[in-house]
Amino acid sequence: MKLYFSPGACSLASHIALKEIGVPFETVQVDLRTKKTKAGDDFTAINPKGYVPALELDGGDVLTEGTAVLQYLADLKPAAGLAPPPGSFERYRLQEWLGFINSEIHKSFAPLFNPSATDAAKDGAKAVLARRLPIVVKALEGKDYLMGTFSVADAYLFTVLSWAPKLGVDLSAFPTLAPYLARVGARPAVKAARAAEGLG
Ligand SMILES: N[C@@H](CCC(=O)N[C@@H](CS)C(=O)NCC(=O)O)C(=O)O
Repeated sequence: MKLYFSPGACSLASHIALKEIGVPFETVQVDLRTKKTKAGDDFTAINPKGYVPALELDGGDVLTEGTAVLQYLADLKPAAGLAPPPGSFERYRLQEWLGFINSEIHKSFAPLFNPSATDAAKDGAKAVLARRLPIVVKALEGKDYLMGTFSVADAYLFTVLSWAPKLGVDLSAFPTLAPYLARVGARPAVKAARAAEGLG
């Protein structure tokens, strides 16, 4: 398997999941601006959508969309406990979290990454995040992880919340988040994925 990634991007969540399940894999770094891999190949020939993550399976199929990639990886090794069993109610709860993180948190950061976004657009993005984050905080009350035990939703939430400091999103109003991020960040698989991406 090959994970196409960019350091610290949302593909880090899939990288964490790969480390958690402990299967052999390769990584291919992508320049998201030029759409070239580090070796100079055209990434859009692998993923015409032009974004990471993309997971190339040994048979040649390419799976995209982080929420699908995360569940695929979790299901490769159910014993790792990264997702409840397919078809269970808890699996839909996980999908609920993945959808929320994807469309309500991850994508709310988009204007903050965009150098041509206006200050008003950036302030709007921060305001949306300030409305969404209390939902996560409430879910973490009395729990170490979103689903109780560590799941791919935590790998994803950790990844997107890690963007906050450098994008000027103040998380100090949500004191539950610092210990949560520290807890996730202390997992050996998370440390290994971050180190492999050259993150401090
Ligand atoms: N819908 C995709 C979006 C992935 C995405 O936003 N990837 C970003 C990095 S976090 C990217 O590669 N952006 C470059 C681009 O869109 O050209 C998913 O959920 O996996």
